[in-house]
Amino acid sequence: MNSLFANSELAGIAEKVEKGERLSREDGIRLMKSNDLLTIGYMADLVRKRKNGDYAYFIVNRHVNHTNICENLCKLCAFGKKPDDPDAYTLTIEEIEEKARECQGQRISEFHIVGGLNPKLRLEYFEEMLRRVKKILPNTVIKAFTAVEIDYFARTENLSVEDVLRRLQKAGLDSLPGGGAEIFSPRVRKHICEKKISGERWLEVHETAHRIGMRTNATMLYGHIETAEERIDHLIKLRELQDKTGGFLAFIGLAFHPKNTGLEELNLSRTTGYDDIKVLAVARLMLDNFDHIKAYWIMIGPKLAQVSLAFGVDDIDGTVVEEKITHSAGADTGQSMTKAELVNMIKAAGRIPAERDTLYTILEEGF
Ligand code: V47
Repeated sequence: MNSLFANSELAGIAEKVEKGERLSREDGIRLMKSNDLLTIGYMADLVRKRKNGDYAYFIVNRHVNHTNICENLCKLCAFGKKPDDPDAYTLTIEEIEEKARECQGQRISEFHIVGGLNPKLRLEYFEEMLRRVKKILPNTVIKAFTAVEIDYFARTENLSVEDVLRRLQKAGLDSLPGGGAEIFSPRVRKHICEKKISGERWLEVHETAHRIGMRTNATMLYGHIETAEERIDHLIKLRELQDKTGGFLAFIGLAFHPKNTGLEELNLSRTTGYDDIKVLAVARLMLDNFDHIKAYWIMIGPKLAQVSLAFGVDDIDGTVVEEKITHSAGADTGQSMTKAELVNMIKAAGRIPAERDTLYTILEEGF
C-alpha cells in the first residue's frame, strides 16, 4: 500500500483495494463510519480509474413525471399527492408527446419517465405512452417506471411482473430506472415508506427485468434515519444481485431532501457535502461488480457532483430538463444543465468528457 496511508486506520482495507480483493461487510461499515475522506477517496479513485480510465460520462436526457397522484404517499416523498389535492395532476398522452416533440432535433439519448401509483391509469395508457414516445423519438432509449410502479401494474392488472415487463418492452420500454429502492432495511422502510414494496420485491423486479434482457439502475436513498450498517447491507444486496445477473448499469446515491415530506417533523437537516461524497466513494469501493457510479447533480448540486469525480464517480446525470421529485422536497438546484456546462465541469476536473447512451456506448468524446 502507498506509504502515505500506512498509518491510516484504513490501511488494511487499502491493501485489499490495491490487490482488487472484495471488501467485506465489516470493511464497508468501517469505511462508512470513518471520516478519513481522503483515504476513502484515494481508494475509490483507484477503482474508478481501473474501470473507466480517464473518461467521465454524461448523458443528454429528459425526465418526465406523468402523474403525482399516488396511493402510497410515502413519508419520505413530497411529490406524491391524493387525487383531490389541488396540486394533483396527470398528463395526457398528448402532453407527454409534446414533451417528446420538444426533444426532436436534439441528439437526446434517454427519455426518463416515472410517476406515482395512480389507480386510474391502466397498463394500456402506459403501452400507448411508450408507443407514441418511441414514434416521435425512435432513436432514444425509454427508461421508465421504477420497480415500485412495475409491481403496482402487476398487482392492479393481475399479471406477473414478467408479463408486465414483456408487454411494456414490446411497446417500447428499454430500461428501468433505479428509483424506489430507498433503503432495503425493513426497520427503516416501516418509518419512511410503510406502504412501499419490500426491498426483496424491488430486487425481484430488477432480477426479472435483467432476465428478459433489460438493463437497469440501482439507487440508495441516504441521509434520513438509516445507520451505517443499513447502508452497507443495502449495497451488499445490490452487489449480490449484480453477481447473479450482471444487469445493473450504474449506482446512484440519492441525497434525502426533507422539506414538505412526512419526515419534516424529525427536523433532519439536509445531507452534508462530506456525507454525499462518502456515500458515492464507499459505493464505488463496495460495488466492485458495478461499472459505473453516477452523481445526480440535481440532488447534490453541480459543484459537489464535479468534485465527486475525484472520489469514485465516473458519470454525471445529465441534462434532465425538468425535475419534480427533488424540487417538491426543497431542492435548490436548477432543473436543467446544458451539454456545454457538463462538458466544462468534466474538463475542469481533468477528465475526458464522454457523451454516452444508456448502455455507456460513447457517442462523442473530447469536445
Ligand atoms: O424513486 C423520493 C427518491 C427517486 C425523495 O435510474 C427522494 O438513472 C430525495 O430514482 N429526497 C427518484 N430523494 C430519482 C431517481 C433517479 C434519479 C436520477 C437517475 C436515475 C436513474 C434515478 O428519488 C425516487 C425516490 O427513491 N426520492 N423523494 C426526497 N424527498
